[in-house]
Amino acid sequence: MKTSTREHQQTWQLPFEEEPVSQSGTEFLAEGAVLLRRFAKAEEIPLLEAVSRIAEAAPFRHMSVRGGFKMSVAMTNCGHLGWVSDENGYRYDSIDPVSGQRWPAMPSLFDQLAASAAATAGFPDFHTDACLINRYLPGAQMGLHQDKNEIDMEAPIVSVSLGLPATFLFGGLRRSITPQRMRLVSGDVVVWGGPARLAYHGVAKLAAGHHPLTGESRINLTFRRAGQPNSKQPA
Ligand code: MD6
Ligand code: FE
Repeated sequence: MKTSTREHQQTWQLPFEEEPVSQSGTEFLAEGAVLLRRFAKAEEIPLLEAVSRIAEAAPFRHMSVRGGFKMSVAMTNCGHLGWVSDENGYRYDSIDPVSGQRWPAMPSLFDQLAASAAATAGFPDFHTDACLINRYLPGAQMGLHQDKNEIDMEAPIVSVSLGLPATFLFGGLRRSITPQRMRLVSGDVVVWGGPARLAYHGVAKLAAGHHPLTGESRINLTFRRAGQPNSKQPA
């Protein structure tokens, strides 16, 4: 594909410039799903500082999946519930199985950003109780999947991209539907709910590159309402 030439050039072009995918604004992806371009741009540095603090208490790890394979994406969590996977399957757990302790608390910046992105996308009253933090190094990828372990499917998911750009795959409600591909750059936020809540999605293999804030990596924060709905249990 032609774009690979330009992506490749990004790795040595100086000074660093964000890919010219588009400016800030709202892009429609599907009924219930929007891309808020650069919505988190002003908070990139404090968000990444908070990720570093969280990773001191709950280090990034490569979780296993059923069958024993390890995921190429390294993960950690903050908030009341964390997403964990092992040979027996995946689940939400309030305890980090590595430390035996609760996950680090959700920073108020995270909570506020997730609520304001959700509200902007038409989902007022989003109170996150779980933030999955994904770290991609070049070559890491995430296969097509649905996010379906959360109790309250009325709540959307808010996904924040930081650092290196990635190609996000956004499919339909059946795995067989060919996904749309979209470029996500640092500060982009995807909000996902309503009729799109169970859409298949994934991330293509991360291309090598260098980002001034994250170096060789991409960080993704996905905020969920994983436990009881807002009305039944405060976050
Ligand atoms: C990622 N994101 O962007 C992985 N899930 O690294 C997800 O799996 C995801 O971005 C649900 C909704 C939005 C997402
Ligand atoms: Fe997902």
